[in-house]
Parts: sequence; structure tokens; C-alpha cells
Amino acid sequence: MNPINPKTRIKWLLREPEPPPGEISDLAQSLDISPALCRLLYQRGMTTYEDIHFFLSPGLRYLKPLEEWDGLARAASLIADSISKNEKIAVWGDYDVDGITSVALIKDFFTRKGLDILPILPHRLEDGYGLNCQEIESLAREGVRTLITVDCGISNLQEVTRAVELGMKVILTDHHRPGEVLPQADAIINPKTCSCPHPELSGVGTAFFLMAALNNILPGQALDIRNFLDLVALGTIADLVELDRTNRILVKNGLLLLNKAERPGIRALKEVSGIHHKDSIGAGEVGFALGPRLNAAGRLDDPAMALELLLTPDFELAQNLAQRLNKLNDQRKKTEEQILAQARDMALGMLHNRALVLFDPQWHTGVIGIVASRMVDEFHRPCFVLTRENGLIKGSGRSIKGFDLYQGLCSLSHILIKFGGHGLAAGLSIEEDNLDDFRRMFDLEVVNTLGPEKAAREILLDGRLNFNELTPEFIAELELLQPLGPGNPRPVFLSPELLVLDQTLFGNDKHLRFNLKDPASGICLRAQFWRRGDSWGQTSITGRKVVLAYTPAVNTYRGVTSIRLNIREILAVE
Ligand SMILES: [Mn+2]
Repeated sequence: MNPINPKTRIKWLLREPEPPPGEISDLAQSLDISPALCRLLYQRGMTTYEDIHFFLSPGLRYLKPLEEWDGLARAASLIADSISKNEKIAVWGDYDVDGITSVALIKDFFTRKGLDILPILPHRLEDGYGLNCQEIESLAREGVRTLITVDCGISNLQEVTRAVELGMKVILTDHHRPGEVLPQADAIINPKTCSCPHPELSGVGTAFFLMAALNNILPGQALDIRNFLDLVALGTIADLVELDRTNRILVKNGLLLLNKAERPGIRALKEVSGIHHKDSIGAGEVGFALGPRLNAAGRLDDPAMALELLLTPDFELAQNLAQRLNKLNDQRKKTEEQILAQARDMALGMLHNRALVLFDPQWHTGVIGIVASRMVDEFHRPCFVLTRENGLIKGSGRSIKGFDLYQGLCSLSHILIKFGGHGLAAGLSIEEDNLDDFRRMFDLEVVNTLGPEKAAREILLDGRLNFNELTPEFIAELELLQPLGPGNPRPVFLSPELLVLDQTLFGNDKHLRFNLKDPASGICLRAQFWRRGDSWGQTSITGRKVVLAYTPAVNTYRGVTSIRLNIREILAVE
């Protein structure tokens, strides 16, 4: 079979290793799961009874003891010391979900302990990301003596120095990649700096561990620290960090709390998202419904209302705030769509480059990060989306596997004013005069790392799955993989050779629907190919044979349950 469109350059691989014969059926039996699921987990690297058992029930008892994190106890005791001296303490976060939940967690912890702490969330447009000297000076004037940072601070060398000069004790917690020089804080808690046993923690996960350590040493009755895991799950899922062992434990247990929705704000947020308060929510609902609404506050307005929503004990107030967030989110979607269309047109004229650097002075800072992600999805190359703000150019970038964005910016640091982030996402600011140089040098950086050819899109498949193996029971069992996210993706299967019976465009020609027949078993199923009307709508493949990468789903409509396929890629057409 020949790929119909060599330009898509899709490279597909089956997961390895193939399990030894006989092993799967014994293992599956002892775990009480189907051999098909057992094989899938085995091929995802869980090869023993213990591995799979942990994955299926990641209880909190599996968390490594706090003592294994060097420096954590010391940071906690510095805070306990400030508390015992009745010092005024502030916690400084960020305007995204991770940053807001981090502040909410610490504020909530202090409140439940009967203590006071001043929460600070920067305003995206007025203050920008991270610490700033002006606000630090005003905090000092207000008598703040201890500053805790969450989800930010690791690249704020000057600002931390200023805070220390003003006599503040600085407990810096962040999970962004540290530069070569660290700020002169009294303590730095960053999962990426020292011998931290949880390298993939989010900002709120980091704050959670610090509060757990503080909980152990504060006088009085200790709190049940598990009650904060709903906030940890929100921030961890929204920040798209890798769901490694620790994060799986935190998120899976946090989702149980989000389901109970005991926080009035969570309940109100579910309500405005059209989720019944008794309906269960998974990582998907957090990522697509709750997260964007919390984020909308900081994108277009003041993140303080999202913080208030998470903390208020008053359900009526929570409903009110949730409504406002919902409106902002609708507004965000409109703005995003406009910018997306403009960015897409611009990108189409630049596809001879290996990297996309898109700039328009009118674009809204609040959505450029989302637009960059969508450009990477569509054009599969590192991308920066930039806008003008207070006379400077500011931008948000996203990358693909194989090109470390943070590293890339490090080598261009001489023309940047500020930058920071991770391997796959980063932010920067630059003088407008240096924009052309940045465009040229960033592209060169990408060419040097990835080569001059467009990188092939890789799809990793969980194995071959024929239509006669697709049962509602097996599809239901796949839910045991939840929560899904980076490091634990939704399973994708390789189809057998299928016959396309018919093909229809739907939803304003945005999407495609196919009826497909598996000639070997005679089974016919319906499949959807979302958002590919553009690229496949003009090519009729009715009557031809195809091989697909697909994800199965159960669809219930008017009480009738049927199996549907979601096509991820058309791998080959004969
Ligand atoms: Mn974060």
C-alpha cells in the first residue's frame, strides 16, 4: 500500500516489546483484567504485577516520604519560623491555572490553620509573568517580611535580590527550568534542581509538598493534607506536565475530590460547564471545560476572580463568579479564533522555514500561547507567536519532540531581554529591532537540531486491533487508563485493511464521516475524522482500501449503544 499523500510524512511505529508468550494470560488473570488490556500495559512498559497494580490503583501510600526531597524540610521550617514570629507573609503566584491553584492551595492551608497570608497574582497585561521590583517594594512598605513564590521566580534573579535587600526572607518554589545562576533566595524548592524524587511536578504539586512538610511541623492539630488534592489535580492537568508516577497518584486521587465537588467553586464551575455535579469528571473535562474557564480570568482580565472562586465558602458568590468566568471564556474563544485565522494565513506563507515566528502587534497576549500550540499541531514545527506590549515584543512558543525550546532560547539569550520555560513551551521578550535577527537565528537553531527536512510526524500505536476484538467491554476497560495526559496518552490502534463504503462531510464541512468494512470479519463500523475536512474532504476514497490509526469509543444515542471509531490518521490508501 502506498501512502496517498507523501507530503504528510507520517511515520508509524508499534509499541515494543512483544511480551513473551504465555506471560500475558497469567498476568491478566492475577490482575483480573482482560489479556488485551494487559498486553497494552505491558507494551507501555509495565511488565510486572506490581507495575500494573500500581498503575490501576495508584494509592497515596505509594508517594515517597517527604524526607527524600532534600531541602524541603528546611524550607518548611523557615516558613514555620516566620509564622511563630508573627511575620507578615505573602504568596506570589501566576495568572494561569497552575499558578492560581498554587496560591489557592497555600492560602487555603493557612486559612484552615487559622493563619493569615497575603495572596498575589500578577496581572498578565499590567505586570506580566513572574516577580517584579515595583510590587516587591510596595510589599516591603506594607510590612511583608516573608515572601513565598509558587510556579514562578526561578529566573527572577534581580527581583529576588531586591526582596532580600529590603529585608525579606524569600522561599522560592517553582518548577520551571533553572538557568545557570540561581536567585539568592533563602530556600529554593524546584523539582528540577536538586535530588528531588518527583522531577515532573507542576507548580501546584510543588506547593503541595511544601505544605505537607509544613503541616508536619506546625503546632496544633495537623490538617488532612489530602483535602487539597483537588487543587493539585486541576493545576497539574492544566499545566500539561508529564503524568509520571507521582503525578498519576496526585491526579487520580485529586479527581476523586473534584468529582465530589465539595468546594463551592468547583461545584459552580461544573455547573456552568454543563457538567452535572454528580457526573464524574476526568482529566479530559479538566483540560477542556474547567481549566479553560479558570484560565480565562488571567487571559483577559484579573486572575483574582478565579482565586476567589476556588476559595469562597459561599455557593451563591461562586455561581456568580463562575458565570463571569464563563463569559470571559466565550470571549476568549472568539478572540482566539480571529487570531488563529490570521496566524494560519501567515504561517502558510512561511512553510519554507523550519520554524514559525509569527508576529502581529495587535494580537492579544492572553491567547498567543494557545495559538502557538494550534500552529504546532497543524504545521508540526517549533513556533513562536509574538505581539507588542508596552513597547516590547513578547511571545509564547511551543515545540515538537526533538527540539528543546528552552535550550534553543539559551543559545539566543544575547538578543533576548527575558526568557524562561520548559522543553516544549517557553516565553520570551525581545526588542523590536532584534525581531528579524531572532527569526533568522531561531530558524537556524531548529535546522541545526532537526535537519533541513520537515520532521516526520510520528504515531506510536498500541498494537493491531481487529473489528471482532472491539467489544463494548474492552472499550469500557480502556477507561482504567485514566487519567490520560502527557506520558500516558489515549490508546491508538492499528486497523486491519478496511474497505471504505462511503464518505460524507459534516459540521460545515469541517469533519468527515466514513462507513468502513473489515472484510475479514464482515463487521461494518462508522468512523469520524475530526477537523480534517480541509485536508481530506476533496479526495474521495470511497471503494478503496485503507489502513488507519484509530481510537475506539462507545456512542450512546437515544438509549442505543454503538461502537464508533475516531480516526487519528489515515496511514495508507490503496
Ligand atoms: Mn506551571
